[in-house]
Amino acid sequence: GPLQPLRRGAFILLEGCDRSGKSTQAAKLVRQLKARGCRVEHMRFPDRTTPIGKMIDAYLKSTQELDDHAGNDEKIFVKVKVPSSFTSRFSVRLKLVCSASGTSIVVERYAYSGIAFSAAKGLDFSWCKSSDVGLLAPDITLFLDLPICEAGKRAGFGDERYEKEDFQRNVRSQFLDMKHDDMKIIDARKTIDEIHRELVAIAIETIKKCATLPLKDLWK
Ligand code: NYM
Repeated sequence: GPLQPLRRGAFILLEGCDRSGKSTQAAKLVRQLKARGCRVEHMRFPDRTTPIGKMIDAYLKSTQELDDHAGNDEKIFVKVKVPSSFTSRFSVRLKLVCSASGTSIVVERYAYSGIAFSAAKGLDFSWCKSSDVGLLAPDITLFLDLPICEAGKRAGFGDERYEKEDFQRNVRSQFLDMKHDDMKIIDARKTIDEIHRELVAIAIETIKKCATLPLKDLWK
């Protein structure tokens, strides 16, 4: 018979402002996809368990205003922007390309977060975007959209740097400026289970649809 084309897994990305429910949904989605027999792995950026991730974690947890010296750290962080982009450049592509087995990945945050948060700080949007041109493109981006006033009421909001309502509003509008055909806006005001069912349906459809499609690069 004819040769079967190799099947690849899907790159499913969850994006959103802080406290929009990404981690809850990613964990449930991975569990459900596994239960349905899909090979799937969970990744996140930043990954706070890596050495660089630990530095980012400390940076995010320190909400104190920056003195001159910390200003340098800030610049370094901003310059590297997504210190984890080293990881995303290689590990995201590796996971998909080197698993002929067709492992899918559910990823929390990616280039869009790096750009949205950096641009919200006032950095030039095109400059923020430039370092991520050519990264592996997600097959689908699910933007969990929660009104910022709702996010502000959720437990823990304000614990970390950037968790201020005005800043988050800016981040949200940066995200929405990057809306494109492969980005779906999900109403994150719904219940955990309603959102979960929606995400499972989209994920399954995406996994089926892109199994034999070539991988794409971001903004190329
Ligand atoms: N963040 C995340 C950035 O500022 N730049 C980035 O490139 C990425 C990936 O870090 N406030 C910000 C967004 C969040 C925080 O939070 C990570 P969490 O809860 O670990 O996703």
